[in-house]
Amino acid sequence: MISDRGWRSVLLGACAVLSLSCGEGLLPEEERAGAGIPGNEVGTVDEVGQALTDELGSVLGSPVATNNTCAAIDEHTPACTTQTTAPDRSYYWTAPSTGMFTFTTTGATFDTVLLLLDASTHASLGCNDDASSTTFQSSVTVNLTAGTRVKIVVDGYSTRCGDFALNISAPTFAGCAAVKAAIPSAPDGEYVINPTGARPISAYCDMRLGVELCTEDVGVRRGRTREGSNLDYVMMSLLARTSGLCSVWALRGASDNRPIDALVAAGNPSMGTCQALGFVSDGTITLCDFGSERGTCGYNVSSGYYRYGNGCMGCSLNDGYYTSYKLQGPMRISTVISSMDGSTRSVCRTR
Ligand SMILES: [Ca+2]
Ligand SMILES: [Ca+2]
Repeated sequence: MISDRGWRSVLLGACAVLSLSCGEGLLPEEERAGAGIPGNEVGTVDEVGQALTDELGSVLGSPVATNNTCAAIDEHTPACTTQTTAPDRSYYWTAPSTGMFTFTTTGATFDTVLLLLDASTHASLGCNDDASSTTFQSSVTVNLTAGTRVKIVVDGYSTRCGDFALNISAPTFAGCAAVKAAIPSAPDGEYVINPTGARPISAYCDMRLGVELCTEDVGVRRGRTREGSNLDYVMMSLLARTSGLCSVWALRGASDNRPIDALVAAGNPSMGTCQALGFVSDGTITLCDFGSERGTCGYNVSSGYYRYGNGCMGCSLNDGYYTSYKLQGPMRISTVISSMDGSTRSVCRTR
């Protein structure tokens, strides 16, 4: 059996000799390398080899693997193409971080189909026949959580088989708006962005708005509450990439620059603070959510910046646990759960 390195040499050598079959230019399908070669010989050594799906770890690169599908068995039938009985080869790979990943067969010498499965459930995560109208090679981009194990299947159109390269990259975008523009169905989550073009950073994106709610760089972030009040808010935030925890402070309404008292006015006492802001779940802020009942207590518009909670420690006023809204003290003196100066912060989860 030829190793991946050996196949790479073969592939590169073939490219050097048969430049047309390895470039981006297209050949008629019937003239493509490997076209029409049946690869379903059951019970061969290659089938045994194929059953032991190659392990790629968490490597990124172009390529991460090279091989040939012609001697493999037809183990998978991708749903994104029709009537394929082409042989296929599979690889296991684990997402090294949370974010977008692109898998391609750029460099393959035949008409490929790429299928991405959840390694545990075998649910399809993505499938592609032709990456564009100008290539028969395939590309799948998905958003994965760190540690997610996937099975990558390199298959062929119809009965096509041949040499292929499997490439895995982590594309970066300028920001969440660019992610949303490129992939309109992209869900809320952590993405790698590169707003300066110089240093990729992790960001938690609110994909309803296409904005960063939290990044590895401290900054002013703007969002819109989701619990029903649809209020524009402003905050400062900072994302800890390794833990997926976003610290939040100086949270206030965008219209009046005050604590989002309008949330209280909207009368939705069941609101969970972090989820209402667009985050996945509460971190430590659950000790200080927006209370458990309606009432007249809370923000005092005549006396400045106040926050609310029903179980806050270290507050200058009404310290302790409560079952109703309690005035916690002016934000400006930094003794509430989220101070204006960031000396006290709330924490929301981004995964
Ligand atoms: Ca197949
Ligand atoms: Ca194709």
